[in-house]
Amino acid sequence: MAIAGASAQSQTYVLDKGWEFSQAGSNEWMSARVPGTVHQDLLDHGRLPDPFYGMNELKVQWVEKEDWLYRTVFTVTADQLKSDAAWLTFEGLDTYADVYLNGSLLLKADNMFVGHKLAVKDVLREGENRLMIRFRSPVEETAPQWDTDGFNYPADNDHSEKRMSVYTRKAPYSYGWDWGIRLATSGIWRPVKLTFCNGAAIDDFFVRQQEVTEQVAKVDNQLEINNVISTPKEAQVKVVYAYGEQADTLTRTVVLQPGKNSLSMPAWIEKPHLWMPNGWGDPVLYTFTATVSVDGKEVASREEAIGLRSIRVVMEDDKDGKSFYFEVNGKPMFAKGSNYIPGDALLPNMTGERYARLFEDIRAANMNMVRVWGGGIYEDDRFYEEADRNGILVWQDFIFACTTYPHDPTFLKRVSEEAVYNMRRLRNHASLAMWCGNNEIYEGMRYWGWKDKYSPVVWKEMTEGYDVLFRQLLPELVAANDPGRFYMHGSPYEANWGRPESWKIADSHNWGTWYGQKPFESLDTEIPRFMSEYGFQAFPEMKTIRMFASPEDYELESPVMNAHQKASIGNFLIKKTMALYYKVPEKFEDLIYAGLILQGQGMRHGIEAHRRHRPYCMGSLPWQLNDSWPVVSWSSIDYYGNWKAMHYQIRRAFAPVLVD
Ligand code: NHV
Repeated sequence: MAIAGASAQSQTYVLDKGWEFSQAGSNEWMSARVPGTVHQDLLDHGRLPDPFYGMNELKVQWVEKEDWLYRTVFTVTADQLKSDAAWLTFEGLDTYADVYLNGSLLLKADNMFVGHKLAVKDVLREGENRLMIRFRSPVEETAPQWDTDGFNYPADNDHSEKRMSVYTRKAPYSYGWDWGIRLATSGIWRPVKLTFCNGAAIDDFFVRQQEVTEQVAKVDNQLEINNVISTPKEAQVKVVYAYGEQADTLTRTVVLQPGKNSLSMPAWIEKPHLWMPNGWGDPVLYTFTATVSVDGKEVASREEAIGLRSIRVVMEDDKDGKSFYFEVNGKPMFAKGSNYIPGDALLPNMTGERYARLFEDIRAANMNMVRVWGGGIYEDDRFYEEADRNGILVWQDFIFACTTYPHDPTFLKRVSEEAVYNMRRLRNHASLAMWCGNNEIYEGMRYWGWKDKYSPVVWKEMTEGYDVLFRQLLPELVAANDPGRFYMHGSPYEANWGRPESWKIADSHNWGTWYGQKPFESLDTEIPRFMSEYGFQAFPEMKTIRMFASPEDYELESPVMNAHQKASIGNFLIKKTMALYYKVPEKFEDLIYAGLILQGQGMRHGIEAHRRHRPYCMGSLPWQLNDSWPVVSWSSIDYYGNWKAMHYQIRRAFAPVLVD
């Protein structure tokens, strides 16, 4: 691809054109999408059947075992090469990827959740430049680890005989889940960019909120400025913060030393317009713009949308046990929300429109919170931008779920890199309310019988690993990189749904109405301090079933329907609970319909109970909000965006005022 002419300013080009891909060893090249995945590219070329249809999941499993090559050619002009610096940025490579540029090995990537900014000025050539990335199979790569460990980790959502998901820093759900297709992808899943820079670059702009009240917002504008010339240079640094007609400016003259310069520019904003959660007022966003000028000419700028607010998670011993609630702008907030899983099994298929629609659906259901659950991904920037704009607090898990993990030095290094990278990427978002170490690992270790499955030596390693990862490494990294943001080691913090005494402590996942086979009325009395998961399944509506099945499959236990029901006793549990309330219909379509109504009624029952017990109970997050492919699940919105009856019931039950 050709790249437009150079200028004295820094310029960034998205490298999304001219890409080709090939199965390693085949030397057959076909056009490719970037960002994308091998699965999407094979689908585009008719080399894979639609994995979401029928039982095609089985037919596409070979893809994960192969290595794949991606390449493109781009041109660079002599002028561009005269820039002071040039960087190639990969915002996400999935996962084991060797990156070559013009014969030079630039990078060996090994973590899907980390972006890379690589200095390439010395490698670029005038004219054509050849970029190639070799993706190694995530399962072949980790097979030696599995072989030498000699046991399966407890990761039983990993739909494979040899559970290798734990070794790779890659979205856990892509190896299968109890609502998830297994599509262990490879590819350039986030954008690639080429930047030419003159003078200086703003590497980071963190608007750290130190104190925010109705009277004043005290913020520290923390800048990292990279002087890319080899001599010290005087520069003017300016921060403008504006809302509507109001604008204030801070300026500073500094001498930038070659390389990285850190700068702190504190500001007090009197009587700030506060960012408010949905239902409380407007989610006001200020525009903070930082610029760097050298010799009177602007060389770098960066803009951030900043919502000024305070968020505190109050987790304190009290007369009843241990509280758990969010205090926003000084007032306790009853959290109304849901649990979010990745929006697509093929992640680059998520568009800006789909993120926008998702948040419309969240806001329309009177929610003020969404939990990004730990079996998925650290979400796209657009996800948090929508959350900021819609007044939705984000409970963010680190990406670990439902199994113990290794904690060897290589693994810990990868985790550190991803934690730092994602905290620095996300810490400006007003919506980011907390970090949580993982989903249900502590619970699993104590109550899911894991201890008995392993030798004492291995079990000791696993329990030590938990402390190292979730009680040492991650909290230290949060304190250093996102100071002031709440961290807790895992969710649930302590409670277990089978042990009533424990419900008095912080957040709970109550699976009594599903695995426990209890009626929905049990939610009236099993009241936690904060319900961060509880759920009940329903099939998606017939319109969605028709997208993946034909009329001959319309039977509860047909092979195709079972391929889209990943919870082993799911159909039994649906019918068992249905029999408590309704006459269970014989006809497939009627059963689907009744099941949707049942799920909606049941979940509404739970929300109402939680709200009734406020302030003892301060939050209700049903499992789960959405689907990543067309499937039977606990979701309230199906893969195609159709609201199940449950989402309508949630909207009613979360209305600002509820008559009970
Ligand atoms: O099974 C539904 C969901 C999961 O998709 C997801 O991982 O965190 N679910 C169930 C539970 N947690 C979650 C509770 N898990 C158990 C309950 C009882 C016995 C074993 C596991 C979510």
